[in-house]
Amino acid sequence: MDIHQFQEEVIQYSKEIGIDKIGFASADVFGELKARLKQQQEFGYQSGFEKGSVEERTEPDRLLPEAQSIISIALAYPSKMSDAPKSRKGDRRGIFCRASWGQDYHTVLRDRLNKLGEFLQAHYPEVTIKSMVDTGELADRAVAERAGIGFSGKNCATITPEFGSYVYLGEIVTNIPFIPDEPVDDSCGDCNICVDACPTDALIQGGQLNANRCIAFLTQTKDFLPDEFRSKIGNRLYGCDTCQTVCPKNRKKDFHRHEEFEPDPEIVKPKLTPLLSISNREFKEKFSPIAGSWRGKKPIQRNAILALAHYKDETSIQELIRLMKEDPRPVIRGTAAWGLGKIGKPECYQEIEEAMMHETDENVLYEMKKGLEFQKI
Ligand code: B12
Repeated sequence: MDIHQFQEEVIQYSKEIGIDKIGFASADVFGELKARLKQQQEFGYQSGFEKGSVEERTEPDRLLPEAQSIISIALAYPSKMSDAPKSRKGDRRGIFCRASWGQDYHTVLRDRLNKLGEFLQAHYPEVTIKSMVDTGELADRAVAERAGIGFSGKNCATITPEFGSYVYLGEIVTNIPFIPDEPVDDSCGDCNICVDACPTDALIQGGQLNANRCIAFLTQTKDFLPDEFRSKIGNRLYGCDTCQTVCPKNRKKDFHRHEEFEPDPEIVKPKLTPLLSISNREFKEKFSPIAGSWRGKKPIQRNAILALAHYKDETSIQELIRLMKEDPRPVIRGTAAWGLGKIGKPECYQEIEEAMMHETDENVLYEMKKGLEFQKI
């Protein structure tokens, strides 16, 4: 088989099935990344969402012993929503990050990777493959950069010349010896806008993120949010786009190439107060198709409470009182108490004091005390 010609056929087929960019990389060890991952671990900068050991994440032949090359794919997603409803006083809304707009990208990219895998199988009978998107061991960005999909930005993102950083990434490790592409020759240069704009200083320096300070990570945690970050998350319900929206390379990048990624504004920019009383069934029906629901209802509700507190939304006071007094989950009761204190109407403080008399959970009581302290400010 002529590998050059076959590679061209694969590229052609990828276009037919709606892959926006494809690149080929060697399956060599990711040596630089290995050192970087070890350093990130030592500093405690990892999120805990990464899969596998450092070796599995950087040595493709541990995942497929006969690995010869890696096919990297990118699908562009929109950065702008048409007819986005406004967040108005008395009718406040939260926001899901762009990577959670439309249908869960894992499903969409898996579909494209499966189709590509079937194509390889049909034309190269002795092929072996291992596909992954996001939840696999390999660092999708490192693969994409080696395969010439884009360069590594100071905001850590893989930035493509065509679509900016608004691309999802996935890959297929294979025993087919495809010819590697050249990496993209571009960089951030002197630009440091994303590092300066990060609301929580999570970007320690260009290309280095402390995931534990990154709002994208914090919105996905299930416990009480540390005080330091409570006012910083604003109305974000899931994820954060700040380091991407400020990026000059993303200017005017807004691609609507896939029906699947078109957001339903009522889902990705939902009203906050109704989220506080949403049933498990309703939550599942409404939010399970999007990527941002993978951690379940609790973090979204906790973030909705913080968003209402951020807006000092008085119309939500009754709902917050109900949660503080009746919700079985301590994180929700405590966050509601803190939020009421932040909203700061006299009735809020009365209600907190009353609830304190019946509350037995230490952590919730602590939040209630913090809520009452807003009176002194
Ligand atoms: C864990 C994880 C997170 C964590 C930690 C993120 C992080 N930066 O490490 C949290 C929850 C915070 C997160 C947030 C987001 N994530 Co995320 N995440 C992942 C995951 C599962 C692993 C990432 C990982 O291994 N991190 C460890 C670090 C070291 O690796 P890395 O950032 O991938 O590595 C690159 C840079 O660090 C840089 N680098 C390494 N060494 C050096 C040295 C120097 C000097 C320099 C300059 C750079 C540099 O190059 C590396 C690649 O070669 C990947 C999927 C996957 N399996 O790879 C998705 C992934 C990285 N996430 C993705 C997305 C979309 C996001 C968000 C934009 C979502 C959002 N809007 O909220 C944010 C962006 C935050 C940010 N600025 O990075 C996409 C990125 C697509 C792209 N175009 O880059 C991925 C690839 C998922 C996917 N398949 O599409 N994520």
